[in-house]
Amino acid sequence: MLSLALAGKPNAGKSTFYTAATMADVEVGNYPFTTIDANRGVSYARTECPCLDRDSQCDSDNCRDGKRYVPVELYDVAGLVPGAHEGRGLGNQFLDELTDADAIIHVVDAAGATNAEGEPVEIGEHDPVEDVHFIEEEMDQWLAAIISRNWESVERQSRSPDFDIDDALSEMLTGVGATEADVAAVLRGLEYPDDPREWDDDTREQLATDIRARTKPQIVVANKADIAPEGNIDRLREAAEIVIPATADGELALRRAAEAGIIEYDPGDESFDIVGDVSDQQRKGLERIGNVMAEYGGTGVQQAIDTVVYDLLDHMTAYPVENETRWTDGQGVMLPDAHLLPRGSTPLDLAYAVHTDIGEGYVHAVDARAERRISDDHELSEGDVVKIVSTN
Ligand SMILES: Nc1nc2c(ncn2[C@@H]2O[C@H](COP(=O)(O)OP(=O)(O)OP(=O)(O)O)[C@@H](O)[C@H]2O)c(=O)[nH]1
Ligand SMILES: [Mg+2]
Repeated sequence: MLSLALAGKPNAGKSTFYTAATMADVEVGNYPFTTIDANRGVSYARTECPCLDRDSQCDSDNCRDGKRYVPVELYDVAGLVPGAHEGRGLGNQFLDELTDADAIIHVVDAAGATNAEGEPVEIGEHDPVEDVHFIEEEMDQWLAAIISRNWESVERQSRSPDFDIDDALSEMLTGVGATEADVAAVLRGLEYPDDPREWDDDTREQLATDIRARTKPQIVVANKADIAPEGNIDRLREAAEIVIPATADGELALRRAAEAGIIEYDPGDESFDIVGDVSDQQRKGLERIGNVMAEYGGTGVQQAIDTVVYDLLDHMTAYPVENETRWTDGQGVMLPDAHLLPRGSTPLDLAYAVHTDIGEGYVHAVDARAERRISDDHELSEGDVVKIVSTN
């Protein structure tokens, strides 16, 4: 499963985002370091379900009127302050927790209602643009320190006659969440001496930065958009590549209201309808959220996850079935599963994603939309429904 980490300053709204996106119960508070141990849970990327192209809708619990929710892991870690790599705030603990994240959702307090340490200040008092790059910088320095710490060992290995610098670096960096392919790609773009004794700090830092940029891509969530002073969102948009304005506690309120039957709303919808009895106060609260949604096309929470999965990480959704005519599994359940795969994945990749045994026994695949066999190197597209024929 893809793993997305919520990172950012204390008090930016990470736990609120997490609670809304997973509907789990975690502590939220208007003070720094409310969260100490990471919370892990399941959230969902939203896409269009292939059942929209059929006469009947599918049976999956993860499909609502053709809105398909595909599971991803989300985790919420302790807040990070500048200097964390040197142990400030809760320090390194948090950085270690990011090791297995595929991407980072950086939650920024766009209202500027918290200072660099995450302590509450007047709205607009702190400039959120200052917060945009510090996570990357902390991660870079944390990684550079790990590389430096391990350098002696690389130098020692270099005395062996069959020493290979690329292999040694690959071994070290796969320990911090990079794959061999990541390391190889980064090394191709870097100029460096073959002898580890000739490396300087700058080269090691460059290696750290390049590895981090490749293995921990991030988006910025401009949270608290509901109270952000005018202009803050626009300036944040200029400061980072991907910026999603959001109101995490607005989303949380909507999900709770939907659960209570007061509104009709599915995560990622651009608006909601009030369908139950509400007090004047509730109505006003909902209207405020509705205004933010009208401005940004939703609360931003679902949009942030979808942007990470489908744009930043460039994944697509494929649906394995056993019956290519009815799009069902062996029990007759229509479109029971959805898998997120990197774009460019083939039927064989899907087979392995379903189960290693299915992958190992792979014989061929059938495109269930066309009811036609597809070649083994066929690149799957978003929404493909595929029957895999396997000896296992
Ligand atoms: N106005 C507004 N307040 C929000 C929003 N999201 C979160 N908050 C508030 O911001 C404060 C901090 O929220 P948390 O979710 O605990 O923040 P955190 O980033 O997890 O903080 P730490 O665990 O301390 O790192 C709480 O008072 C939330 O109610 C939002 O979208 N709008
Ligand atoms: Mg928290």
